[in-house]
Parts: sequence; structure tokens; C-alpha cells
Amino acid sequence: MATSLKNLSDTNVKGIKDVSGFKFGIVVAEWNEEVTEALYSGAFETLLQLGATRENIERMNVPGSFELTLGAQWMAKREDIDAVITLGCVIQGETRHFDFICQACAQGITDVGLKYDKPVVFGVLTPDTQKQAMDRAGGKHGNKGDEAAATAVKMLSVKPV
Ligand code: DLZ
Repeated sequence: MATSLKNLSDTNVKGIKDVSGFKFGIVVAEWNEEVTEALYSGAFETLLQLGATRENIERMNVPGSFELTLGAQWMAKREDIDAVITLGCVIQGETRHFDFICQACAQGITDVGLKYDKPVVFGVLTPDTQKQAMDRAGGKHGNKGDEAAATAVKMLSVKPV
């Protein structure tokens, strides 16, 4: 968990907002569940560390990373939700499925954020192997879920009022 706090200072964002009144939606893909559950734990705990309250964190599961965009849209269109975090893991296979899913997911998540003018964070791992995924989901390379949560808080802190 220290990782996310370190990252906050590394990126030199001054004056992190009190986010206790903000509501966060976390959309979690069920594909590669072991990885995405670890990402979720990281994101949830980091949000709490940064001042969010449990009652203000809402989770939605979707089948795979391809569905993260629609899940994010359902969350982002709600007036009570201030920021959305998407969590998924697409592991490189031998088919072009990987490229289609990653491309659609990245573009879709960008579009949702711009459409609703809210932070919609891309917390999707795109590793070559399950091992590389686990290294980035609480292993030796940190936790992408922590980073995604810290990014949501940073974006709310710099968002013009
Ligand atoms: C079909 C598929 C494949 C092959 N691989 C992954 C993956 O590594 N990670 C992931 O999140 N989802 C995968 N999916 C499922 C797609 O995201 C999607 O759920 C289906 O194509 C149905 O739209």
C-alpha cells in the first residue's frame, strides 16, 4: 500500500483533495479473476487510505474487459458517482482477440471519461503471461489497482470546479 502513497508524491500532485464526500465506482472484469480480485483489493484499500469511505465505494462486476466500457458508462452517467475505476486483465494469446479487446477497451474508457467529464481510470493489465499479471497485481511490480485508485483521487484533486 505504501506504493500508492509514494506514487502520489512522485508525481508531485500538491493538495490532494479531501475525498471523503466523493463517490467512486469500481468496475471489475471477471476474466482472469485471480488477478482482477487482487487489483480490486489494491484499489479498494488505497481509496480508503486516501480518505474515501467504504459507503462511497461501489463495485460492479462485468464478464470480461471488453464489457468494462459499458459498465463504466453505466457508472459514469450516474450523478452521484464522481469517478470510475476500471479493472481488468487481458493476457496475450495467440489470436488477435487480445488486440481487439485492448483497443476497444482503451478507446471506450477514454470516450466515457470525455463524454461524462469525469475521471474514468484505465486499470487494465495487458501482460504476456499470468505470472507477469500477478507481478503487477500485488507482486514484485506493485499493484495496478493501487495506481488506478491513486489516479482517480489525483484527477478529482486537479479537476476544475
Ligand atoms: C474472450 C476473451 C479472451 C480470449 N481473453 C480475455 C482476457 O484475457 N481478459 C478479459 O478480460 N477478457 C477476455 N475475453 C473476454 C472478453 O473480454 C469479452 O468478455 C467477450 O469477448 C464477450 O464480449
